[in-house]
Amino acid sequence: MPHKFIPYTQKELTNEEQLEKSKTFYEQLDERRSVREYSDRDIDIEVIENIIKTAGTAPSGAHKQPWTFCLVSNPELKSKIREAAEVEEKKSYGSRMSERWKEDLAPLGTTWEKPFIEIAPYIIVVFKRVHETVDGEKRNNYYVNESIGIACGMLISAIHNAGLVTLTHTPSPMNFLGKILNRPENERAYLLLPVGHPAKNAEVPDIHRKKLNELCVVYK
Ligand code: IYR
Repeated sequence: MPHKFIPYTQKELTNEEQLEKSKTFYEQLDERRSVREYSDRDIDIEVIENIIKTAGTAPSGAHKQPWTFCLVSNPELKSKIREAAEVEEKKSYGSRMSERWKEDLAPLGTTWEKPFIEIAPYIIVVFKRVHETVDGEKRNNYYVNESIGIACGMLISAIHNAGLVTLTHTPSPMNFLGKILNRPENERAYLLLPVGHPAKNAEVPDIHRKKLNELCVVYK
């Protein structure tokens, strides 16, 4: 059955408004940094809910919305997750990651220790839904990695927009997250993001982003 189609309009902007808004938005997102040191200051749950609703506006393959965002503030669960993440990370930093990989990470100061999982008031664990069950039948979702990657980008932007910080933490392998959070078999852990305020003395590495001419090729 085709969907009913409805008219779509957006508020039309003048050229000046477009220029101003696109510049302001870029400058705002350019202030985002991945932060590894968190304060335990609480956040209004409604703010977090708005952030997750924003991620849920992402486009997805055949509009299947193949995502579940698990919002964890329970201290016991956060401790369990930290403990299990550190077990994997200790193995990764100890032997699983190549020497070159560790060399590439060294300037960023990452280690197997993940205190932010317990300290940040919330962690969001994003799960991708590889299939759904419809009338008892398994139906695969489409472009799941692309869809969920886009949703996570929007999530990260929404966190920054709300004056909060996050970090894309990728413990590997991540299957412990599905076990601890008791997720169904159609879901696979994709990303873990602490959400909070930066610690008072938080620092970030002095790194710079590619300039436009380094990241964009123009074909006229
Ligand atoms: N998954 C590890 C290691 C790590 C890997 C990359 I590539 C990074 O940019 C940062 C960390 C971790 O989350 O620490």
